[in-house]
Amino acid sequence: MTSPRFPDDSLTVFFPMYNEEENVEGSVRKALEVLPGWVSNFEVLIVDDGSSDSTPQIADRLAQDHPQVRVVHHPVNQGYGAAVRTGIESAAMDLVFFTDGDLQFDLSELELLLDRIEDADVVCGYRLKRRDPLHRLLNAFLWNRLVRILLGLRIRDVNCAFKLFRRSVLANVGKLETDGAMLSTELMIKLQNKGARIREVGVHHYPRPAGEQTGANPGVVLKAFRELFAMSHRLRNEVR
Ligand SMILES: Nc1nc2c(ncn2[C@@H]2O[C@H](COP(=O)(O)OP(=O)(O)O)[C@@H](O)[C@H]2O)c(=O)[nH]1
Ligand SMILES: [Mg+2]
Repeated sequence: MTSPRFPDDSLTVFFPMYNEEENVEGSVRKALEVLPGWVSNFEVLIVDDGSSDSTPQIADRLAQDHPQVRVVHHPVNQGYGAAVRTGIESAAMDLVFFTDGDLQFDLSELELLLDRIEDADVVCGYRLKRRDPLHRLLNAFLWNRLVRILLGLRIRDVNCAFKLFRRSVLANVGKLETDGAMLSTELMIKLQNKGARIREVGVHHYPRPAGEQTGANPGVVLKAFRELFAMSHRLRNEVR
């Protein structure tokens, strides 16, 4: 076997998953296929956010079959942000990457992020062409503008779930509070306020192959706005 491209790095890849029974195995298999080419030391972490389908059983089986795979279960559904926080807290390696567990990204493109982390603390993907329904594109456009105006966040596509971090800078941001979809905004603004070196890389995006998209349910969007307004004053005044 040829040696990995980034032999000095160790990497945690985690997936927040809620009712992804059709996508969990594909996501993990892809990770097990590509990661050995990049790093010798890695773990694949599934955060099962209280799924009510067979995601937990499939995840447990994958962990049993593959020593590099770990699962953390939330006993009840707590929300996307809570699942990402659990992933960040559980990650054991020096580099931490997360993406959605619904196969809307090509994990092979994590290599583009690894290429850029050498002189950065965070490498964020942005979707070159987002493959979601039109109303999602509008939502995203408005959200990105809003957080730029309200918080001064200078990132193109804050909710692009394809991000790589040095674990040391994640440890430095302190406690994250968001349970819902606002987590990415909270995390990125806190990193920006701490002076983290943030780079951005364009990545491809694909339609969800199976399962249900819940990212724009009215409840999810409302909660994100509630969390944004509850925190915006504090976040704005933190540093800068
Ligand atoms: N932890 C958690 N994850 C969720 C929840 N809803 C969706 N997800 C996960 O978050 C990711 C994105 O969800 P998705 O519905 O595809 O959102 P979208 O792509 O923004 O429309 C997927 O990996 C889901 O499994 C939830 O309530 N809790
Ligand atoms: Mg999705």
